[in-house]
Amino acid sequence: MKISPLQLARYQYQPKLPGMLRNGISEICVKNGDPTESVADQEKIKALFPNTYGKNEITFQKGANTSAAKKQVVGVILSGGQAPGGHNVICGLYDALKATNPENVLYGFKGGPSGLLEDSYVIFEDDYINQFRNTGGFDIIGSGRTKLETEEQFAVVAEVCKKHGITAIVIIGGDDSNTNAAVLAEYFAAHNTGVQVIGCPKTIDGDLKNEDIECSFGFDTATKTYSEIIGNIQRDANSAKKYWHFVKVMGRSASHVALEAALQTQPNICLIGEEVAAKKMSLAQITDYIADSVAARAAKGWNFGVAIIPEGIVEFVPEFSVLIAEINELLAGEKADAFNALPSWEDKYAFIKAGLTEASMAVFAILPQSIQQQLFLERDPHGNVQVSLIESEKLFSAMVKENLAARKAAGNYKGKFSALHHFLGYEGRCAFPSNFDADYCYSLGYNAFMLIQYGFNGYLSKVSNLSKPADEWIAGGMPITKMMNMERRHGHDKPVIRKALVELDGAPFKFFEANRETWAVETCYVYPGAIQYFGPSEVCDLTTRTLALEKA
Ligand code: FBP
Repeated sequence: MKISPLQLARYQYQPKLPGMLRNGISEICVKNGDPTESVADQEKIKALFPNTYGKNEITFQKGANTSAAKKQVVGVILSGGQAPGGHNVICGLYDALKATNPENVLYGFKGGPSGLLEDSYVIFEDDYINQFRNTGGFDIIGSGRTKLETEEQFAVVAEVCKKHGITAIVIIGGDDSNTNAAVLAEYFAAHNTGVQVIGCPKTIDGDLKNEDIECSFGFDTATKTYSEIIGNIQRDANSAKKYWHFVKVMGRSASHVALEAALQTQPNICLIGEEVAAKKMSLAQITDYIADSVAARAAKGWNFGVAIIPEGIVEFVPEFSVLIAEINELLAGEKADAFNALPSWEDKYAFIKAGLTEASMAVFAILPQSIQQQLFLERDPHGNVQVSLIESEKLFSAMVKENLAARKAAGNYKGKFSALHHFLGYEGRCAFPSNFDADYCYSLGYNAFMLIQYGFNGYLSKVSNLSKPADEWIAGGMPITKMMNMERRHGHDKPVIRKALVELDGAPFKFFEANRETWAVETCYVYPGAIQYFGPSEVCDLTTRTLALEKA
């Protein structure tokens, strides 16, 4: 296998641990913090997690290691979408496990949670794991989106653990996967299996965070990668001066990625889904907002610009959500067959018109035909519209084009509008982790093993104080139940980790809000350039603008 020079050089990089974990395994002890409560619905969560609720938060500190010297056999899975740094979580876990006792064993279950259910695994050895140090991707064992949530599945996992003598499972995943980690931990405790469960906070979307978890890993690298590309596009736009670029960026629901990219690059427009929902903005209002910027720049002779569109935007537009719900209803069950049997788009359009309410039809009617057809083509296994597949960057550019044509006809706009489209998502999920993510992930994994070694169950590996240099980071653990509340999911009340959306009164959004009017009209682009792995710390160890503003 040919290895790139960068990959070879990154093998040599030694990730930085929090100062308190740097003294060697024999010098790490536990400092107990306060007992915890869930963020809401305390009585209900307590009743559902009688064995794991209310435990103390803990931090590690320098002192004699007092953990039991039993041999540990640990299993690890990667769950959900790829995020840069996942390999380093496993490397940190492995290094701490082997440093504690060379006889300890680490199993990697393949393909995500299904690997645990199917007992498909590798046993990590130095030669294998060393090929993945400081690299992006999840290819070390693969990932998957199977959900571990039923008692039957838990019983299978318990059997697999028993078969291999596994004493702990580490689940590296997002809010759903860590919710399931908490439920599995409770199951193991209730059934006296003796198996512990530890979670690690992963997702490029940045929506697994709260007062304890400052950020999920992968957000830093993914947003730096997108910002580099957006910066390059801005420079091209400012050079050629003839295109408006509509750039959709990943983030299934929350707009953290879009906001961070905007803070790094200062584009003309960035939509924030949470703001659209709070202000109940309609598609027409959003379109007008973008068209205002296009027109104002055209008046200065600048027929170019850049607009960032978050992937999840349409779900935040109230009238669009209603339209989607009505379409799902319109095509429920066998009605979809009747619809699909109609011979032409005109017939289908008439069927749709007859089935939608007047308000939803008004929304549907203003959509470009390609988007109208997408709404009826792409269905998920439950028959619902797959909102994430809607090309919202094309939706808004088409609507802006029409809006500008109307302005032109009324004599209010004389510019030229030529749009190009981009979707930045998969490009950033497997990038070589930035130094921040390489350090953070390695620390999360190392710390996860310390939590196992000290016997904790149902805890999230927690590394905080992240806006400071790594030697000032604080390592410890927090009961996952602390992050939970009850939410309605698929018709049932369920205990879940609360998803963190962009806070409109938070410092990152406030900074953006205070500057965006200028950015919309002027050309204030910032070109962040590529992630730097070697060089001065102020270039290589930068955290995100989001984290810097939140912690300022
Ligand atoms: P996770 O929440 O599992 O980390 O995944 C997030 C994400 O990258 C979203 O940004 C994106 O919408 C989605 O995964 C894409 O999923 P898939 O990889 O299944 O296409």
